[in-house]
Amino acid sequence: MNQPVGHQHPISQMIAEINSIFTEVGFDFAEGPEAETEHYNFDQLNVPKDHPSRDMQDTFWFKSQDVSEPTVLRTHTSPVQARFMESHKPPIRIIVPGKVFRNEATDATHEAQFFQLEGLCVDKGISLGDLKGTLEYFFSKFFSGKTEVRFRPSFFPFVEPGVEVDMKLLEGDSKLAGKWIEVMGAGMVHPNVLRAAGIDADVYSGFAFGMGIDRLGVMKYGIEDVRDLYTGDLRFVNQF
Ligand code: 2U9
Repeated sequence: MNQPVGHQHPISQMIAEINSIFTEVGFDFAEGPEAETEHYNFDQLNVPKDHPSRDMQDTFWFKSQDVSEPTVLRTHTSPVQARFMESHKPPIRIIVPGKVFRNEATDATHEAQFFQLEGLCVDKGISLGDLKGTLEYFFSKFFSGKTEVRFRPSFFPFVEPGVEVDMKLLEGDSKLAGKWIEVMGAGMVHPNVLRAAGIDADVYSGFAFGMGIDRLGVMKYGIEDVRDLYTGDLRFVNQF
């Protein structure tokens, strides 16, 4: 029979590649539920009770009669790390790729459902320098060329300090080369988040980062509309 052979979806290909790059430097893979409690999605992560991300306009909430405690479609993969820290002692090094949900209008750069990649490292003496080195290593491998990373101050409730991360590909003839590109958010895990998980914040510190995997695809493959990643249109998928 002369049947055409199938292949992995570009998102799955990227997740496999990301896993193998981070595995080389001691990270484990972790995953968790897509329906999450408000407790793990928000409270454990130091998100204030009145934070706008908790609104019905931004988050898909389950009907209260259907669940035993307030439950959402997870808005980030961070609750996976929050759960992992409760059940594991440091040193912790995990990466968490997974599907997340936002109740928002879609356009070429935003989908209501997309894939995130998050990472967490907790140990004695972890600093922003460790975050920078880890990310430079990851981007250099993922984009096959030496890359530089820079931080700009930012704010996310679960980290302090928080940073916006830009990267620059130093070599190669890709369209990306030589330009600073904003790629992700990151920072040092907020002491409240460590303490909520039962980790002594006077002894341990950690870094965390988060980014959209579709955004990595936009950069790596020049995908122009992220919605193409989710339509299942084989004319698109078969280009990878
Ligand atoms: C724990 C502690 C800290 C994860 C982080 C970001 C900054 C971030 C966004 C990037 C684009 C989400 O896909 S996006 O919309 N994420 O900017 N994420 S720090 O921090 C954590 C996570 C878990 C326990």
